[in-house]
Amino acid sequence: MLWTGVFLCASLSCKNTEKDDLKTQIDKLWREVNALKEMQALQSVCLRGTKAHKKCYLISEGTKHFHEANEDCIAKGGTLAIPRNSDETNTLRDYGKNSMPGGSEFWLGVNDMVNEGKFVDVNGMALQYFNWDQAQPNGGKRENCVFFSTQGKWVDEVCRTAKRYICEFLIP
Ligand SMILES: [Ca+2]
Repeated sequence: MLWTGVFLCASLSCKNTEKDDLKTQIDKLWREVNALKEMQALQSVCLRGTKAHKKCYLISEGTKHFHEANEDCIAKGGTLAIPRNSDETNTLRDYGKNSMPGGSEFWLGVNDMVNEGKFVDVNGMALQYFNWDQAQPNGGKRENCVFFSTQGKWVDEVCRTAKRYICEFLIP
């Protein structure tokens, strides 16, 4: 369609309507190119990380404070991982174990920074699923971020602790 438009514009006198039409087609093409780029980025994440139902997870190479970890995931087009059910918990736990055979703890996209004791996801939305470890959360106002233990359980922790983290990417 686009090249037909270019040809018409080049061979005939280019009227405004044809220009508008061409601009619409170019805009559409750009949107398609960007969508394709996003798809390729997602595919690369899924290949390097692991795929779950409608999500891909990618583990960090190093450790960061919660806020920096959160920003890094957003910059990559995702969010910190938020396991929404036991299947996702199992996938995350297995992926964590395979990636870090010695065991490791990972920041999740869960915190109670705004309202003490009211844990929400990184978008501030209420959670339907929790997987707290025994006697957790227990950090009160001092611990407002949540990590995922080697066993897949949730523990509240001081947000300025450096930890590995896992970003999640939704598959459209
Ligand atoms: Ca707290």
